[in-house]
Amino acid sequence: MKNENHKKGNSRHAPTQVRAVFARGIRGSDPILHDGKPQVAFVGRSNVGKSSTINALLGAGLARTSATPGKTQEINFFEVAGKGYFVDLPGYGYAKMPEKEKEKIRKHILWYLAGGEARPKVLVLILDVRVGVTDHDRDLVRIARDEKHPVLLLANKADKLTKNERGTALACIADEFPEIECIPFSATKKENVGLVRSRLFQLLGI
Ligand SMILES: Nc1nc2c(ncn2[C@@H]2O[C@H](COP(=O)(O)OP(=O)(O)OP(=O)(O)O)[C@@H](O)[C@H]2O)c(=O)[nH]1
Ligand SMILES: [Mg+2]
Repeated sequence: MKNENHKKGNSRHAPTQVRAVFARGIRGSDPILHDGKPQVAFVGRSNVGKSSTINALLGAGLARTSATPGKTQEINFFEVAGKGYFVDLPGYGYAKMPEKEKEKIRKHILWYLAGGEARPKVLVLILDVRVGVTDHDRDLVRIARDEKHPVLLLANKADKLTKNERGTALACIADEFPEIECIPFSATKKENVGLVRSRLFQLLGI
């Protein structure tokens, strides 16, 4: 997902109101992975705003969000317009989580991304724009490349930075991953929500 100028806004009109329902939380192999419907997966460090992003895009309080990191432990499937799924993966890298729990989550994410059962149309890697790219994110991009999953970066919590700070932060991310498109985003202030929704809905055939 590269070379599309997000500053120009939406090139097509995705519906803003679609029916979205929680389908299932899975911890391993499940028929939902093989039902033929496309998936868009959301990954990122714990607390970066994966669930908030899904809620902003689907316009409903579907995904559980929390001020306490590590809340999303299962792989949660949300069915969108009956056409495909938004997949909320557990957050990684929460420092205070016990080692055993961290390892479990790491394996769980790896299973989804590299286990050969799921083929997401795109992996939406969410960063906290104030923190930038971490080693966990680098690992994830490496896995995505190996598995040939397309990646889209969302620099979330952009509302927390001034224009100057934001420019610097986005330049750092672009330096690190020049081949991956990065969109500044705010789940809470709804910045670029319409643009991202339109892009992702298109991938689900909506
Ligand atoms: N200022 C600001 N806060 C945000 C934004 N997105 C999420 N948050 C806040 O960040 C916290 C974590 O959000 P979640 O959506 O639960 O994060 P998550 O990545 O799903 O977390 P885990 O499931 O624990 O991995 C909550 O307090 C949100 O309100 C944003 O765009 N701007
Ligand atoms: Mg979550």
